[in-house]
Amino acid sequence: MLTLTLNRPDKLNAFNPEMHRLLREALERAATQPEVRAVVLTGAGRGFCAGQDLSQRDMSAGAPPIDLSVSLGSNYNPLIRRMRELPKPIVCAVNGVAAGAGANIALACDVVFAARSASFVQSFSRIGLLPDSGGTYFLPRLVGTARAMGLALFGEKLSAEEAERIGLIWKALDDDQLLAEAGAAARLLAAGPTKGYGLIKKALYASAGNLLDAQLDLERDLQREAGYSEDYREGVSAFMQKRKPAFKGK
Ligand code: LHQ
Repeated sequence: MLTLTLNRPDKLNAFNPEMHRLLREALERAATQPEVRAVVLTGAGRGFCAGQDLSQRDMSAGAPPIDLSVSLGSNYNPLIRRMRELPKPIVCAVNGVAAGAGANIALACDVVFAARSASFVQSFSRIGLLPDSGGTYFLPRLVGTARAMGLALFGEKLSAEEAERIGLIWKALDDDQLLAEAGAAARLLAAGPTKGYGLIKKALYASAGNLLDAQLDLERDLQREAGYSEDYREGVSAFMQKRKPAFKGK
């Protein structure tokens, strides 16, 4: 299991190009190293991530306009795609406020735990932007268009408990339990049938864009792959022998 900690605590872990580079490289390592079978993403200090570092832009009257698509195209979009396509589970431990792209990077993780004191803010509308980093994709799919629209337009803080109640995240936890419980969940996943988990991600994330017919076909194809795995053989043998399976992630 690999723990990745966003680490610019004096800026609530807001993203600059360096942090993008480090996170991208770490996720690349997670993808290629077979011994990494689950990832935990969390933040240092009192915040999880405040999105883009706003102090790095020159907004003075005479400054030239900024093409924001450059940063999305070269940093945020590849990051979200990398996370979703990683064939291993990513557990998010949201330790504090998650705002702007920071909120949507949390939602791009596969399982989201949050400390009760944490919050989620689609802060984009407060600065004249729309949710990015997958926000306009994740939000309506997770909580429906009415709630997605309210969150995006009003940009208000949503508590971790409310986020759990409306289905935005998996679980809100007591602050002092967050890292222990999210870590235990990630360790459990890291000892599981990694190949099968990767296929679960593929199927569930494809589902939003598929009609039933296409999804049934996809399940058939992915289940063929799962059935060829060593872990399937081990899972069935262990069940029949009434013992705990020893999955290898293959
Ligand atoms: C910050 C930030 C920050 C710098 C707090 N930057 N310093 C990407 C690129 C391309 C296109 C556009 O989109 C994007 C994606 C985006 O993410 S756009 C959205 C960017 N993020 C935001 O708009 C969030 C801005 N931050 C806030 O609304 C608040 O700070 C939150 C709600 C996160 C936390 O509020 P508080 O708990 O009240 O903390 P605070 O506001 O006092 O912030 C603490 C410090 O962190 C403060 O610095 P200071 O020196 O006064 O202690 C802030 O200036 C700094 N900070 N966010 N994004």
